[in-house]
Amino acid sequence: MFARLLSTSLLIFSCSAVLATEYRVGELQIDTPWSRALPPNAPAGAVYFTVKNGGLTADRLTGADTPNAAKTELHTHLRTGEVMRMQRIDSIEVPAGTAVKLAPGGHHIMIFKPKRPLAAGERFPLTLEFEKAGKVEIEVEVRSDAPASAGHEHH
Ligand SMILES: [Cu+2]
Repeated sequence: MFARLLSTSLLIFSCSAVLATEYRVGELQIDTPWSRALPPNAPAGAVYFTVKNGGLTADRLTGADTPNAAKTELHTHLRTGEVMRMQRIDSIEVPAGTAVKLAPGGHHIMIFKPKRPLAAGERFPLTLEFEKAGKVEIEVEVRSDAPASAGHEHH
């Protein structure tokens, strides 16, 4: 009896966890949007997620917007000699049949002057705009650590 109750509750938990972190627009799927928790006076933060293109044509992320920031930009990291620095980019390519990871040390969405502190456990909406698939609103979870499924980009 106990074992049966336990397995039922585990099943319910895992289903809701998946539903809460996946978003679809057209042929695109956006997984596990998150932002790293920062001190209350931090001037900027970054948003990460994985976007999978299950379609047959390439798409690209062309912009993002959130009511929780004064300004939002698409960024990547570039290595110049031994120095890694961030640079603004106009778009992020999502080729057909691939998954593109926005992650620390790589592509990310920069949010400037967060209106509410990026405290662990907070959530805020973010609208993504894709060239072909159009707009989709996702919810970003503020976390002190990267989610297990997000991994890390190599520098
Ligand atoms: Cu940046």
